[in-house]
Parts: sequence; C-alpha cells; structure tokens
Amino acid sequence: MPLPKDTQQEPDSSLVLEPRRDTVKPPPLYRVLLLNDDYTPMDFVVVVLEKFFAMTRERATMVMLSVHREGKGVCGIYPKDVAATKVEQVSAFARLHQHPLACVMEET
Ligand code: TYC
Repeated sequence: MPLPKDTQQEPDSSLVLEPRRDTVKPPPLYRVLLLNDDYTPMDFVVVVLEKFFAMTRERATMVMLSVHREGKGVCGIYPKDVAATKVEQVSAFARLHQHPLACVMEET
C-alpha cells in the first residue's frame, strides 16, 4: 500500500533552487554636460566646476575653455540619480545668480 501523499520522499521540483542563468546588467551611467552660452561669465563656470564636480582650479579652467570653444563638454559620469542631482544643483545655482548656464544629462 502506498504511503500517504504528504509522506512520500520525492523532491518537490518547485522547491529546488536552480543556479541563476540570467546575467545582471550594471546600472546605466549618464554623462553630465555643460552647454556654452554667450552670457554666463567664465569665472562663474569655473566656480561651478570646482563646487559641484570637485575639480581643481586648473582642471575647471581647462573644461570651461573647452565648453566655450566646442559648445558643450562633459563634467562627469554618474549613475542616474547622482547625475540628476548634479543637473538640479547646477541649474538652481545658475538661476540663483541669474545666469543662463545650461546643464544636462545623457545616457552613455
Ligand atoms: N561663453 C561664455 C563667455 O564667453 C563662457 C561660458 C563657458 C559659458 C562655458 C557657459 O558652459 C559655459 N562668457
């Protein structure tokens, strides 16, 4: 006579843990860019790069001049939430000082 169902010894396949076969992608990264304009003072852009992107005065000056000449330039590359916070902080700081400086992000 068979054992009652709940005492049988076969493994319940719905409870067997299989090794993961799906690959987990790293989170996407975003470039934060400054855009050139004709009105924001160069000194202000250098301060922005020092204050929000932890650049030295020398590096900030190089990046500012590159944006001035090329039209746009990368300030840093971050996960989405960090990039969005940088864009907000820079935009608020520029607005507070009444400069039209534009800061945007784009997926890498
Ligand atoms: N073009 C500006 C000027 O001549 C300087 C500037 C540089 C403005 C970089 C914005 O993202 C910028 N005063």
